[in-house]
Amino acid sequence: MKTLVVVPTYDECENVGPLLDEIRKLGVPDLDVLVVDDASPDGTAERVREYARRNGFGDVLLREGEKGRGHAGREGFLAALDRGADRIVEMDADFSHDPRYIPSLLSGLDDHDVMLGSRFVHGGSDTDRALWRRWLTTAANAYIRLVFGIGVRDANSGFRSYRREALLRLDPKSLRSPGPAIVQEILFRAHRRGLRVGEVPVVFSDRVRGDSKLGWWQLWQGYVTVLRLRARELFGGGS
Ligand SMILES: Nc1nc2c(ncn2[C@@H]2O[C@H](COP(=O)(O)OP(=O)(O)OP(=O)(O)O)[C@@H](O)[C@H]2O)c(=O)[nH]1
Ligand SMILES: [Mg+2]
Repeated sequence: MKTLVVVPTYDECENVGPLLDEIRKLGVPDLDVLVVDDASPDGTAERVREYARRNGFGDVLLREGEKGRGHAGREGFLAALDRGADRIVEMDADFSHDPRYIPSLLSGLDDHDVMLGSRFVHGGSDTDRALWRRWLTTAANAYIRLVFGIGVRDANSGFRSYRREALLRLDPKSLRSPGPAIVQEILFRAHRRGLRVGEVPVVFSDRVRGDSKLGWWQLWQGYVTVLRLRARELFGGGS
């Protein structure tokens, strides 16, 4: 069974090498990593190519055109389907998503279509983070659950796994979010299309190397996207 881990990156040259190392050392059979890079000026893509040359592990998809976490996620999903992946994992490059949870995200797919790495189920946490970030995440979660009418504990988690058939049903090509709100857009679709969504506990840590790309504008866009998706459902346009 072929597994592909999709990692969108922008200026993560300090993180990608160690990340590829840790994922490789998990020893999951027939697993590879696809880094989806938006031509990062810090040379992230070149770092991945070098790593792949030396270790025969990892690959990079270099994007051109409009940058964005959402655009990169969508292209990564399409590439994963194109490459025949049976299971797809998506995760950040900054070690907030610890690779050691990949095996449990994958085994959860035995009886689910989509698995979320969750900070808010028993055994998960985000206590390493600044208080204001934790508060923001809690508020965003409450808002998303209310507007979408869903019960998942960690609606904002971008650490996820998908069965191939589930990803096909999510129809990544038609996802619209240019930025990080793609995470909510997918969850909304997964719920409305009746996919079985499960959660496994993860401990989330703040990034140590490199800078966050998440600004107030993206956060705001996330809130607007959630409302827009629900409004489109209520007043026409589908999910
Ligand atoms: N390809 C691509 N990747 C991006 C872009 N913006 C962010 N990323 C990647 O998406 C992942 C999440 O971005 P972060 O900047 O860590 O944002 P975040 O995790 O939501 O916010 P923090 O908690 O502050 O780190 C990282 O792997 C980034 O490198 C982008 O425009 N294009
Ligand atoms: Mg991050």
